[in-house]
Amino acid sequence: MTGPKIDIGSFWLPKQSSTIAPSIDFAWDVVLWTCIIFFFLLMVPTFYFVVKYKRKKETEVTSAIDHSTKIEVVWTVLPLVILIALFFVGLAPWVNASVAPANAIEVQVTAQKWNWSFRYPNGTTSPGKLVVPKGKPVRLVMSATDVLHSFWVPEFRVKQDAIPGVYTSLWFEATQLGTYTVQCTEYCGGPEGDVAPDKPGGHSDMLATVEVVDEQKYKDFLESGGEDKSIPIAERGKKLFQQWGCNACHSLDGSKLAGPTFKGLFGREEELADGSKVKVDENYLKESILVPTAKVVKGYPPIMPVFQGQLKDPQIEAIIAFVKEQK
Ligand code: HEC
Ligand SMILES: [Cu+2]
Repeated sequence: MTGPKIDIGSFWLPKQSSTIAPSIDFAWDVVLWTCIIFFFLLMVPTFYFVVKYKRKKETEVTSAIDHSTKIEVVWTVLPLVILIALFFVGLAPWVNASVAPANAIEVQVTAQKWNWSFRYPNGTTSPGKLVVPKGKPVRLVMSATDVLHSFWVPEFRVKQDAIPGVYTSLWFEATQLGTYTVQCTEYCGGPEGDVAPDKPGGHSDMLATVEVVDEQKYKDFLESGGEDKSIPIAERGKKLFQQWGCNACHSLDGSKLAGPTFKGLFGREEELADGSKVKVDENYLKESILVPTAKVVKGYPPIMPVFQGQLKDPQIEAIIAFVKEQK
C-alpha cells in the first residue's frame, strides 16, 4: 500500500492529481491575477489622489470637469471584454468537468451520517475507501440516505453535493498513484454524540480515502470484494453482518427475530421446513447466505434476501468466521 505522498502542491493549491486539475487551476489563476492587477490599478491611484488632491485651503474649489465620454466608454468596454474572456476561460473546464467520458467506470456512492460507501459494477462494496485505477475515467453516481453531504477531493479539483432522493454525479481521471482524502464539505456541524455517546459525529469527521492504484491492483481489489485483509477475519465478518443489515433479522444473543439467532448456530443440527435435518457447517452457511431458499429453516418464512452476486467469497468467509465465534 502506498502511503500518503508528501506533496503539498503550490503555495495556493494542493497538487494536481487529475486530468481536469490543470484547466481548473488555470481558470482560477486567471481570475486571481485579474483581481490582483485591478486591485492595484484602482487602489494605488485612489490613495495617490487622496493625498495629492486633499483640500488645502478653505477657498479651494473642485474642478468643474464632471463628465468624460471617453473615460466612460473605456471603463464600460474594458470590464465587458474582461468578463467575456473570464466566461470562456471558465466554460471550457466546466463543460469538461460536467460530461463524463462514455467509457467511464461507474461507482455508486452513498453518503450517510457519517460515512461514505462505494459500490462497484461487479457488486464489490467498499465502505470508507474508494479504489480507482490510474489513467481511467471514473464516474461517481452519488446519493445520500439522510441529509445533504458533499464529496470533495481537493487534489482532483472535484466537488459535488450528495442529496437524499436524488442522483448527482461527477467524474475524474486520476493521473498519479497515491492515497488521497475525501472530505465532506457540507458546511454544517454535527451534534456531538449523534451516532453514539462516545463518538462525536459531524460532516467534518466524515472522511474517506481514495486509493489510486495500477490496473492489476484495481483488478485484485474488485476480486477481493473490497475486503481489507489487515483486519482480523471475524471482525470483518462482524462489520459485514452490520453493514449488510443481517442484524435486522438475526440476533447474537439467542432471541428470535425475523430469522434464527446466530448464537450457537455453527455445528447445530438444524431442522428444515421439509422435515429433513442438516448439520450447520461452512457449506450450509455459504449456501444459506447466497441462496436462502435452497434450505429453509423450519418455523421461518422464506423471506431472507438473496445475496448471490452481492457478497463475494472473501466476504462470505469473513461472515462464516464471525458466525463460528457466536457460541
Ligand atoms: C429480512 C430478514 C433477513 C435478513 C436481512 C437476513 N436474513 Fe438470514 N435468514 C432469514 C430467515 C427468515 C431465515 C430462516 C429461513 C431460511 O432458512 O431461509 C434466515 C436464515 C439464515 C441462515 C441459516 C440459519 C439457520 O439457522 O440455519 C443463515 C446462515 C443466514 N440467514 C445468514 C444471513 C446473513 C449472513 C445475512 C446478511 C448478509 C442475512 N442472513 C440476512 C432472514 C433474514
Ligand atoms: Cu457529510
